[in-house]
Amino acid sequence: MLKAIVVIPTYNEIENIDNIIDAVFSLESHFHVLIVDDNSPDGTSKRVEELQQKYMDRLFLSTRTKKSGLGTAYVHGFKWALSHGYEYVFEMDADFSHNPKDLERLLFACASSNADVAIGSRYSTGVNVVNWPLNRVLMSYFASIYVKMITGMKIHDATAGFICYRRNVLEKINLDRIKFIGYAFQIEMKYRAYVKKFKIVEVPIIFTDRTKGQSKMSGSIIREAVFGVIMLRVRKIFNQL
Ligand SMILES: Nc1nc2c(ncn2[C@@H]2O[C@H](COP(=O)(O)OP(=O)(O)OP(=O)(O)O)[C@@H](O)[C@H]2O)c(=O)[nH]1
Ligand SMILES: [Mg+2]
Repeated sequence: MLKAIVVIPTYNEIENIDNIIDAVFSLESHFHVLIVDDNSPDGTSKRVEELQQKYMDRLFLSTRTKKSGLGTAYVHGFKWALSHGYEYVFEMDADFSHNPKDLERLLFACASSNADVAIGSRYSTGVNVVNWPLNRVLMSYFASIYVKMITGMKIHDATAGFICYRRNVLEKINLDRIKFIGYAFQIEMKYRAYVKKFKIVEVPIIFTDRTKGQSKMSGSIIREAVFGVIMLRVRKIFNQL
């Protein structure tokens, strides 16, 4: 049986947590789920503990003491997944921006088409974003063009956060050296996989803005991405990726 786990970082996702977990477990493929919660004040992790009674042996929880950013939450989750022997490790948001049904398409891309990384891509066939204000769509779309220009990486959706990795990718990327925590984290992971010549495919998805809970986007996350891309390019020149 395929060992696949979906890592979902959460911070104050009490309005989404039940539905997102139920949605993953209602799929035909037998995914496991790891929630990495940063001690959300709204009690998200308490609710996950309750749901663990229902989904014993499939639902796991790792709680950190304070909000430390999405990037470090994923690195934490990846290490957990590697040490527990998973072959396919997914990134997905808790807010239903990513449709859990697409997990199976990403898995298929890796398991049957021999990709090492499958990216749920908003921009590989036009612009597939629903309900985002125009300025947000433009920012995200041009961010991908900017990343392509600076790094030369041929990926349409460089900041995507809906991904399937084969375990060997996460083993080969030195997770302790990942520097960034916001969108730049997503770019850094893809760039490190790209530099190491892993096979990366983009699977078109439709991305929908969250309808419940609060966004954690901030100016510092955007600044980190703008300067981070240049730093990544420089580190590549000095062979540090
Ligand atoms: N553990 C943890 N999870 C986080 C942190 N920041 C964001 N998340 C989670 O990461 C996922 C993506 O965060 P979002 O707030 O949706 O960020 P976004 O997708 O860039 O912004 P919106 O879609 O506009 O809300 C969600 O599941 C969040 O709960 C954090 O510091 N720690
Ligand atoms: Mg979101």
